[in-house]
Amino acid sequence: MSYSDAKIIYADFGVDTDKALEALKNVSVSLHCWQGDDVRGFDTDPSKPLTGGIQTTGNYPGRARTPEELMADIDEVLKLVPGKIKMNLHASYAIFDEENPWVDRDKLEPKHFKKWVDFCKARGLGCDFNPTFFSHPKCDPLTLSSPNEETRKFWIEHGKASIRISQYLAEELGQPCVMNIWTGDGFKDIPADRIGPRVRYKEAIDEILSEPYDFKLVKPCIESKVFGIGVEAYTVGSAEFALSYAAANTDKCIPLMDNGHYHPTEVVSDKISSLLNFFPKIALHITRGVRWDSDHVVRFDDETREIAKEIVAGGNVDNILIALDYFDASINRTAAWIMGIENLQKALLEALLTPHEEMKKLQNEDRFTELFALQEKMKLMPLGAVYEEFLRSEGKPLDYITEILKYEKDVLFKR
Ligand code: RNT
Ligand code: ZN
Repeated sequence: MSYSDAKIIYADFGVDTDKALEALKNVSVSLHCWQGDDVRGFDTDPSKPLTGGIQTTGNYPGRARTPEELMADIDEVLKLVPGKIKMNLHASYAIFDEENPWVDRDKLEPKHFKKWVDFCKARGLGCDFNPTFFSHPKCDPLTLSSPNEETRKFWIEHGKASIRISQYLAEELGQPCVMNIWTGDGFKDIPADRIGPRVRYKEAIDEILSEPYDFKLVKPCIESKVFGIGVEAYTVGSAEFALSYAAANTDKCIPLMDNGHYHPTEVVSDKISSLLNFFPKIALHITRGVRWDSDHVVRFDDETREIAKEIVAGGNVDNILIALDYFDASINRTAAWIMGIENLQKALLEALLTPHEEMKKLQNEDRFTELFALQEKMKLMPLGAVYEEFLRSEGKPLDYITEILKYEKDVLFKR
């Protein structure tokens, strides 16, 4: 179907497709650098396994092993995807060279991210940041909640260094930097002491956030999790912990929800509107939970669509800071990035093409039969034709897979 035909069909429902496409162009999506190298980073021995409650599975060839390779892969993604992209870095992606040799995470400085700043500047991108509290010899295995003073101190210093780096990224790139604190701290089996680790975690975050920063530029968040690999029984940074911390510190941080981090029948789409009553801004990690794994590649599935609806319908695009978060080593990693971005964009576009006002009216007038019928009808609307117009208008190919297979043959498979 052509775009002009789709435009007419949507107009019948009072929906303006041109306006929707304009709006979609301005929705910023933060691209997680860690999909490109299976969350390895550049600051630890790549032969050691990932630790700290996350794991990548699969050994598809072509993993980026150096900053240059990772940047080349991100460029390939940027070449193929439409829309407004922001970078999202982990501290473990610091770039060391002769001039700036390796330092441990507690000693990281803005200069270790200068090459990323140059990369972002050249492409007009903002950048988010994450201290890395996993896959490191100083995980004992706990980090910020460890009973060991020295361990805790090391990780607090890492958190403070990350605040300084986030401030630097925001100042250099002229866009706010979301700085997300996530630790996999927890226990495999029933703990004797549940409160001790949480008290220590809270105090450690207090210390990290005592490092000076401009809250307009740096947006610290605490990300919760229900459980992780090896920490099945107890997670220090539970949902209640993280949300309460944000609620008690609205002058210092914002809440972040990762939709892979709740009990399987809980949905983030239903939590967004509750949080927006109490927080002017919230952050999201968009991912896909599958059984025990919280990080599968984002699909155009019901929950992604429902989250997108919540972002768009309430007019909250500017108040919700969207980042992708998944890692899959079993398929082409560059394609995985593109598929996740495009699936999220399709969900956002679908939400922008929905007659929310009319539906709201049906709800408020108790006309639930008509609402049900309209909701189902909208599912078969020609969304694909409008998304293709988005690709065209942004000068992107309609078919990324041919280009990706070529890049795989010429670049990835030669690594
Ligand atoms: C892990 C969390 C966290 C990480 C990244 C790498 O379950 O979702 O956000 O995925 O920090
Ligand atoms: Zn996450």
